[in-house]
Amino acid sequence: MAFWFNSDRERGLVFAEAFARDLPDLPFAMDISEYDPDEIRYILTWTAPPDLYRFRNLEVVFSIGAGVDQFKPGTLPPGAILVRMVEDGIVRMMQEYVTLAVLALHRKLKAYIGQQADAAWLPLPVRQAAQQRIGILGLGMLAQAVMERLKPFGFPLAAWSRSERQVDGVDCYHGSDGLTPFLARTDILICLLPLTQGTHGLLDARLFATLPAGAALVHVGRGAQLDHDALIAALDEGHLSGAFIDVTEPEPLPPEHGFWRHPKIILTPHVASVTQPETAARAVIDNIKRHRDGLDPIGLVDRDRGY
Ligand code: OXD
Repeated sequence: MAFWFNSDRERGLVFAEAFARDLPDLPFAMDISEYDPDEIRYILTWTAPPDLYRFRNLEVVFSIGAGVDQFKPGTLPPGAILVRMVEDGIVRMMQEYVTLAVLALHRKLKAYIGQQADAAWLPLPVRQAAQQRIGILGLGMLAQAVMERLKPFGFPLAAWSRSERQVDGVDCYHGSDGLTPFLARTDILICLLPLTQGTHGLLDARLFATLPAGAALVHVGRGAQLDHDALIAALDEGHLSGAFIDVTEPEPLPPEHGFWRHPKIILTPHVASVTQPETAARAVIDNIKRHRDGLDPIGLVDRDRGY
């Protein structure tokens, strides 16, 4: 029985140390050629390696990231379960990034950066937090952690999810009927949804038109959820006031893409949240122990639903 770490060596060395300390009976493989494929029970990887089916005793595929949309249907052996990364480092970084983006949009940071370049000393009108309604698309663990961070600022918070959920201090909307009223009350929209057939292309012209005039977008879901032309049109028409974008399709964007130099867009290269090896190793080891004890791992993916 062995664990295959199929990712970068730098993080692998941190994992190897944690496994040797906390799970010494489980051989930790970084060079798979030294192992009989039948020995491999666990794999940690970003995508499914092309020859995954040769690991006939594979039990768990761990995604090294929070997302699992990169595992295309049919690429995982039917007997193996898929587990996404749920670890403190990812959560903390996502809380930081979304707080940064919300506050930057709330306090018009991009406009002031533009004014500074023009040596223009010009205070802009500012809404108070109680009038800035935040709405999060998604109500998973990351979205809930982000809302906890935003609560102390006093923004009215709402969230939308596919099925009904309740969270203290948050107005919860759900299902297709709940989407329009949720959008209509949202001044800063945060997309933290997983990529599925149902969320592909969701951030389109119709959705932007449903937001109130002057609304803004924070996009930390997946690139394929966003219609780039629709966003640029909504910003240029003045219906949307700004956007903070971390994920795009494709990544990286080509140098001539309109997002790079758009005066109302802040663009970052998919860095909102990155798996941290120390905390991730702890989470994977705990999950292996849970699996051995017959419990569901934290972050178990429903492969039919896709998240
Ligand atoms: C992830 C990501 O899925 O970086 O972890 O987007």
